Amino acid sequence: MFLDTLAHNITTNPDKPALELLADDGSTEIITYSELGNRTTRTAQYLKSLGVIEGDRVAVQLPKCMPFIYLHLATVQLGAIFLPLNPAYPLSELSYFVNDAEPRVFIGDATKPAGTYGGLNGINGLDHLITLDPNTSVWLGEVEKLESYNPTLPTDPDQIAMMLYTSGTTSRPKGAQITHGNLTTNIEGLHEAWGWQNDDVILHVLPIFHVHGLIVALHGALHTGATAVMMPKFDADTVLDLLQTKRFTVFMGVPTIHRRLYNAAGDKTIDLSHMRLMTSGSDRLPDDLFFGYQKTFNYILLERYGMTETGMNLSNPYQAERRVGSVGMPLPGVSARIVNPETDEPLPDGEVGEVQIKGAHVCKGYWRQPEKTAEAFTEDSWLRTGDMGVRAEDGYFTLKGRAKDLIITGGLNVYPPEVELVLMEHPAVAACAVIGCPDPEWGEQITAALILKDGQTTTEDEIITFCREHLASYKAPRRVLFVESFPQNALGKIQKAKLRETFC
Ligand code: MLC
Repeated sequence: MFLDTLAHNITTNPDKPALELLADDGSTEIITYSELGNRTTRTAQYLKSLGVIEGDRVAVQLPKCMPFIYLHLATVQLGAIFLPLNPAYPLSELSYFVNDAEPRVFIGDATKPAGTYGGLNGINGLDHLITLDPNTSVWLGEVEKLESYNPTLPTDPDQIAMMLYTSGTTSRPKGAQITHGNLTTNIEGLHEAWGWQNDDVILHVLPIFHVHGLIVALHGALHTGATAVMMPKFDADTVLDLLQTKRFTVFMGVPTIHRRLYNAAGDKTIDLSHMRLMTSGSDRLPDDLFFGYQKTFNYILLERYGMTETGMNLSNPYQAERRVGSVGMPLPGVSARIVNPETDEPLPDGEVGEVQIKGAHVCKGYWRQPEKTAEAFTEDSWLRTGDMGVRAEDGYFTLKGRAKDLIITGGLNVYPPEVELVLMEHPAVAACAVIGCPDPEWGEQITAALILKDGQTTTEDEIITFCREHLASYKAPRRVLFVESFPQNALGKIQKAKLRETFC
């Protein structure tokens, strides 16, 4: 399994850099595979000393830093369940996740304002509420060179390793339970499809609390015995400079990141053809960016398709045609089909329907929500993705929109109902509808249309500030419109497509 391969890499390549952190102050911290093994072991001992046992949840809200990675690997090594949380979540969102997941330990960021986590005290099952300075690893003490690395690792592929929350169109956020087997299948499929090599060096700019940054990019490198150079905050000019040094072979981004690189290049052409693999995912790659990138950087981006519940599903070929607008074909071990979403009946090539996915990489359903799990899967275990798509005769899939009400902004998913629920809490709001309007940089920008209660007034700024107090800032509307009524269908349901036509 993934952890066994990592253990193998630690013992066979102890002195090779596994991680390099490019700190904001310009300094670099290098951790070899041996040191990674040692620190993971010590962190596991620390978690054990806190009483963490198999199956316990360990919640971590830290920025992109080395301790985050040690905590992640140590938790899964112990057979406990790692629950990474976006550093942008305010207390109101954190409380939900902690109440739902009931972690034994919560580790937060000591550099956040005092009192940030006070509201989590006393939540059921939470034995330890700890804050850490992301720049120190106090529990490690003095770390010597690792003499041997032979931890007891989980052996059951069905055991849950991680929980990642996804929001729902009609429901509260659900914890997708990702097993050791899921992680292993995913990373082995990507390894085969993308030709990961142990002399690869990835410039890692993504956040690490999601499938993309944590599993595809970081696990991808560690599984291969490659080196991951971690940049905590993406900056287009710095990344363009670094990529031109020719040290790096792999780079992964979301379209917003690629758009910023492209814009940063301006009129210059910059040759990135030495890059072995540059991928784009988490949102559709616009055609103009695909072609612009090719012209400016002499590189054809490889677009792939995944989701939290599954990790990666489809990918353009590494060595054959990378087709504009397409997300490619099923990865090794993945089955994909297009069906009529009403009947789950497969459709012929060329017809648009829902994309459904099956394979050992698909998560074990949702944490303590059996009814949501049942809804998400067909009787014969196909996952309903909620994405619409079409398969060409030669096997390439193309996405054609979403069956579900979802906005993707900067590669992050935002479900309008969670924003609408917050808007409805505002005393002046009588009714609301949240839509995504196309945006060249962010993919979509969140727009809220509001009907106010009689006699009430408010402003766009006040509404945005109100949302930011209750939601992570990327979920807050960027634009607020005040309307008299909404277009509705015969059943009284707001027609969001019409709203988008009118206001976007
Ligand atoms: C930040 N902001 C956003 C945002 N991120 N607004 C909309 N959408 C987003 N995603 C806002 C902040 O609130 C802030 O506003 C301002 O933009 C600057 O914030 P920032 O944090 O400094 O942003 P920046 O560093 O510029 O980051 C932008 C980014 C980042 C694109 C680099 O969002 C990013 O790394 N996205 C990647 C997301 C990702 O990894 N997704 C994978 C999901 S897994 P203000 O007003 O407060 O200043 C998945 C499965 C799969 O989907 O297939 O991969």
